[in-house]
Amino acid sequence: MQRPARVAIDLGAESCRVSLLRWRDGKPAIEVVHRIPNGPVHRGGSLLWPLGSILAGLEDGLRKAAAAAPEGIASIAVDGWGVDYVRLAPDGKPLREPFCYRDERTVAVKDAADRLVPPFDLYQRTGALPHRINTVYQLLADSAGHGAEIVSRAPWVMFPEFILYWLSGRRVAEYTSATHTGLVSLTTGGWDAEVFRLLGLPLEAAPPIVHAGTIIGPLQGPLAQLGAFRETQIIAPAAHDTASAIAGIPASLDSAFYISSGTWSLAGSMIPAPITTRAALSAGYTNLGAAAGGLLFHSLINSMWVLKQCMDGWAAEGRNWPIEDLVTKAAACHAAGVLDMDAEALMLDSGMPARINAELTRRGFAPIPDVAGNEPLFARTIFESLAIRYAAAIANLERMLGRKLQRIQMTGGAARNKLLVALTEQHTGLPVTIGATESSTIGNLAVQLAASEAGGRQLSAQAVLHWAQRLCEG
Ligand code: LRH
Repeated sequence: MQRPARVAIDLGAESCRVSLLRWRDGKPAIEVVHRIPNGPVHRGGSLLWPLGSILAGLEDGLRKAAAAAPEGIASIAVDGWGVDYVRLAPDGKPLREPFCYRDERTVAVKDAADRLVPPFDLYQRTGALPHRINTVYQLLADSAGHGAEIVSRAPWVMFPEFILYWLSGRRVAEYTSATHTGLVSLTTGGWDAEVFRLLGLPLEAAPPIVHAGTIIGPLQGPLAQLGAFRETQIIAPAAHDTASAIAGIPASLDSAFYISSGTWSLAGSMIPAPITTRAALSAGYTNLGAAAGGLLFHSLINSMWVLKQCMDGWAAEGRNWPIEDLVTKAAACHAAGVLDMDAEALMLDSGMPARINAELTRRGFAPIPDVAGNEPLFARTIFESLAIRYAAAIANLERMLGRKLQRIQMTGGAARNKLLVALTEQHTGLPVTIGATESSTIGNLAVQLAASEAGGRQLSAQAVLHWAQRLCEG
């Protein structure tokens, strides 16, 4: 009998993808059936996500998946970028378009929160690096904005879980995604009620936490009428895309340094128990939930965002560069200097070449004239700076772990970038193994398969690894 198909939705800051897993002669085949371009939009002075167009695109994608899988789709799961959330109105509809974590409203709010509770205390309680993008600071910003009283009490749901809610009618927070809020206790794995109290956040507005692999319930709504979706269950995968990407690596990560590279690079290792020392905090290491036990201990490094912002700006002036050409030409350039990839200015949007030049100047390098022909020089400078930043992240990590790492496992879009891979090997002195570009999709599907087998029992790390290997071999 043919195995049923499954759908993985992966929400990315640059594109959202609907992928279909089907089985042919016992072999898996994964196809991206629909891709929805994405990116934060400026509206009314805020930086928001275009929720309406994402939902419309997902519906199109799900219809395409149903048409392509007459054998029936057993389950759908959704993972996506961390920290952002949707507030719900009393009728269960979104209260407004969700904010993008890059919106600057959290800058002042974080300073105020730091005066209320020292960041090191929060770090020790939750393990989450107190980064201004974290959900906790965004929720606090809601309490300071327009209509604050109503908004700050409104129930919220993390972005990927909002899609799960849209499909199933059930509001949950999946554990890996919940840990990135900065509000989950390291000791209990549940919401840290004391942190909510100290910061004046209503605990009642938070959804119940479930683990990766939880079967949430049947698909509901008009899509459930389609033949292929008659018996479809909605599953919570590791809803944080990075946790899914790491779950999608078809190898053991012992002695490995992972780099999950896209808009951000998440660079670190899997650890069995949290590390929340002052050294870990100052090295910028966070402890986040992994799909099936253990913790993702990594640094959040600003990555392809910087290049993508440059490319968008150049394209608007008619200087269009396919990424492949930029990488090829960049291989023949010398970097203009080394950027501090953690600089706040490089996290913001628009005007990126000017921001890069201001950073270069600040660090004593000559700026790069932003004229046609110099685009590869910008790219080279970004790649070189990134590889140097990875090397620093590894050195810090080895110091904290008290042991050497043997290899680097790279996944995500940037793993296709041969120049970045070569520069990473050069600056770190470690060999790089390349994983799947769409590793989050593999991890999402591996959790669905392991969860369906487990039949409600706790997800096992071995089962997830087994499925990731099978999906990658296919
Ligand atoms: C990558 C990612 C990362 C988060 C950031 C907000 O997509 O989920 O792990 O830290 O987005």
